[in-house]
Amino acid sequence: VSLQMMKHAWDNYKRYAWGLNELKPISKQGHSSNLFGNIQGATIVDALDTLYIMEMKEEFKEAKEWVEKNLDFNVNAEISVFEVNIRFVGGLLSAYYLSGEEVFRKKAVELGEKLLPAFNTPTGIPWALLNIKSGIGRNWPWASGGSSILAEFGTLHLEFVHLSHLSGNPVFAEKVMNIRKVLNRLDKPEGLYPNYLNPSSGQWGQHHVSIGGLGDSFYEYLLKAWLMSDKRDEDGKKMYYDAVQAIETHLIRKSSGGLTYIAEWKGGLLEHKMGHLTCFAGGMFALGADGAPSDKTGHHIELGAEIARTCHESYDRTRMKLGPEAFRFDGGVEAIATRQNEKYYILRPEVIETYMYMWRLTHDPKYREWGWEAVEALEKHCRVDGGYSGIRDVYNNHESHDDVQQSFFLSETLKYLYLLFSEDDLLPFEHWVFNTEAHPLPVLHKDDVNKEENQK
Ligand code: DMJ
Repeated sequence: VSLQMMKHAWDNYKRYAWGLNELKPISKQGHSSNLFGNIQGATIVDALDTLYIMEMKEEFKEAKEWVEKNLDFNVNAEISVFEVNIRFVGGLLSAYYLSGEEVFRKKAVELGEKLLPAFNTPTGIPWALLNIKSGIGRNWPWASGGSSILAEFGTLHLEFVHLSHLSGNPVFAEKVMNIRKVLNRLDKPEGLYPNYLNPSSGQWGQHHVSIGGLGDSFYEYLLKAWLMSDKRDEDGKKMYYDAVQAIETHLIRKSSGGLTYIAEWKGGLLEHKMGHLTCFAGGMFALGADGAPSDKTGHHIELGAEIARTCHESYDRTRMKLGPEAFRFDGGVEAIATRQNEKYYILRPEVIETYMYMWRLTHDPKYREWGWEAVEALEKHCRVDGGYSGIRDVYNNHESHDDVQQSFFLSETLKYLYLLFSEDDLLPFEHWVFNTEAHPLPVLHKDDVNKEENQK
């Protein structure tokens, strides 16, 4: 089914928005988010590896030809360093590792070089926004005290290590190792990492902590950096398990109805709200269970299973059986959105992502059943003639479509669904880690790296 879904999403993108960033499936035209400046083709680059994995050979070939002829980074545009890294650099790296086609390697390195000026700050903590022509960076005007964002500068590590590996140029890895160093030197309130860090002073901004938006993939990349290094990156490992310990103590709570959730922490006070984005953490805890210190493996799997259950409840308690952007555990509700502006679903992957990890790591059939419920809901409410659209209110009887087919629907949501219903030997976890946009990157095995070093 996910293959049919991919075909529908892709064919319509091709028909109505080819070469543009995303598709508007209702108005049947292109959609450009300013996150990518005027770099074009986000859906193509994000979808490359999904097309490859699903063996959609014709489509992969067309996509590759577009990249060869049209993907252009010589534009005068301000881009989000994080978004361009996870979607474009990540997408190109995966396409290269899967297909072996040189064009993807070349483009990934070329784009990586364009991102380097973002690190020209007093601390080396990169800017959020960068003009890739002038090399001038700045931060989001809304970010506390001119800060950079934890989930943005903390989600470059996997891609930059691979850029150094593939280019032979150590500069990329040096930049992200320096981010680690800065973080390690800082005092952390209660062992937690605030979402805001000022790149000039090297001081934390507001003490807000989240495992959802603004924090999420920073934690994910600590664990995955360790896994991707064939478990040699001891520093990443320690930072990850220490952080999880602090998260358990200060953010994870159980509702009176017995649902485990991850709250947001604001200077010591808890906001009992969990974002759809936070639901990825179920998969993360399970993926990290194996290396957990002091016999905590079973506990981390259990934590993953509980988060998966809570997130499934957030879907099940809506009219459309699709989860809201954020749900609360206060004012008499559990796992339900109470504010109108938190009731939307924009084709996000995190809940299905967690089902996929839980399935692979436990083989409990309920995860496939829950994944199937999501497929049915997507087909019923999000599928339209012109592709797939997000929904404004998942509690409503009638769909009000937001008219955007997000590129991560093709790179993540459909890929994780496909993997959920595939055998475990398709992209096995011993050999691949997924970047935060679901782009698989190979584990850098000790023996291979040693061999390469010797050949140099
Ligand atoms: C994706 O771009 C990535 O998964 C990112 O980590 C968070 N937001 C979207 C999907 O929801």
